[in-house]
Amino acid sequence: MTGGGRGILAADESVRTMSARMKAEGVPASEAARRDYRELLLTAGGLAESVSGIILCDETFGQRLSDGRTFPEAARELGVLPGIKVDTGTTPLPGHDRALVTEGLDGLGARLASYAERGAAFAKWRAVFGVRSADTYTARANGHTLARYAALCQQHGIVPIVEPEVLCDGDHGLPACAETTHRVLGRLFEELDLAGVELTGIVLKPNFVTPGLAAPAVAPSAVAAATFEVLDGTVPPAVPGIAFLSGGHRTVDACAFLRELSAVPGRPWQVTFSFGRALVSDALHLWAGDAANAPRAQEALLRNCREAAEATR
Ligand code: 5MM
Repeated sequence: MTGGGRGILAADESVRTMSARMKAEGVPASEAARRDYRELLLTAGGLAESVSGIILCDETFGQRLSDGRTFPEAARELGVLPGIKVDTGTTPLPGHDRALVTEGLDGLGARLASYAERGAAFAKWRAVFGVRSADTYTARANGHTLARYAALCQQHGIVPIVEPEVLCDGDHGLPACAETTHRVLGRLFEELDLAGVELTGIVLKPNFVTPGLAAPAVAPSAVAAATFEVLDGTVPPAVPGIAFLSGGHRTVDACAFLRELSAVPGRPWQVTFSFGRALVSDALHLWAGDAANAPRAQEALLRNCREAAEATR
């Protein structure tokens, strides 16, 4: 999933998020439109050269391509492992202003068994933290749920992608992001250990350590150095692979961060991408709901995937 110069395509926007992104591009959102768009992404010719896995949401996982194959079946035939987002979203954490905790543990074992039977190779669960709202309790609460999710995945033979995302909205500097990311990852690995999660069988999906998007930017080499320092202090070498989210950064920036990080000597883990927006935003814009635009949209997707894959090499 994280080696061989390939990465993971995050195409698992919930129905609500995907519909909002379509509306922003002037595309009427419907189940059929979301299916057509995801089919366009998955069937871009040669996707598997730079993409090892695709994360789907429940709706897409159960849909069929126009040739009748289910998305997981088609993905495997195209050389791309199918994955499934299994969290059900976030809810406020009482007593902790603006903090969120991710839900979805109830009935998760049965859902994982069903996804495994239908071909899922891996799963994904995302916890989300604000730089200033992620206190120790918030980090621990989300770390605990991520650990329970990961343990359940391993029980069902599914690789868990463990995604603790520290948001980059805001005008904070790089040190604030580093401090919060360190706290979040530190608590997370304590919880994974307590839950008995086999670290050699997970993929970590963190944010890059960057200043807020509204703060002055720093050089990609500074992002890579800060990111490596935080990961080196928190992520055990037993973790085989780290696949970064793009977090709203421009494609060119996310790829530059990855390129610099790939060049850091002495890394114990493979590093790659699990970008969403940085890979697909151009394609959605170019497609705009018109099948005639599909080839140009697919070419834009492939260009971004190749750039990200190249950054890992
Ligand atoms: C693709 O978006 C994923 C699901 O988001 P919602 O549950 O809010 O619809 C999201 O988890 C995504 O996989 C990660 O945030 C990475 O995406 P970016 O765009 O940050 O690279």
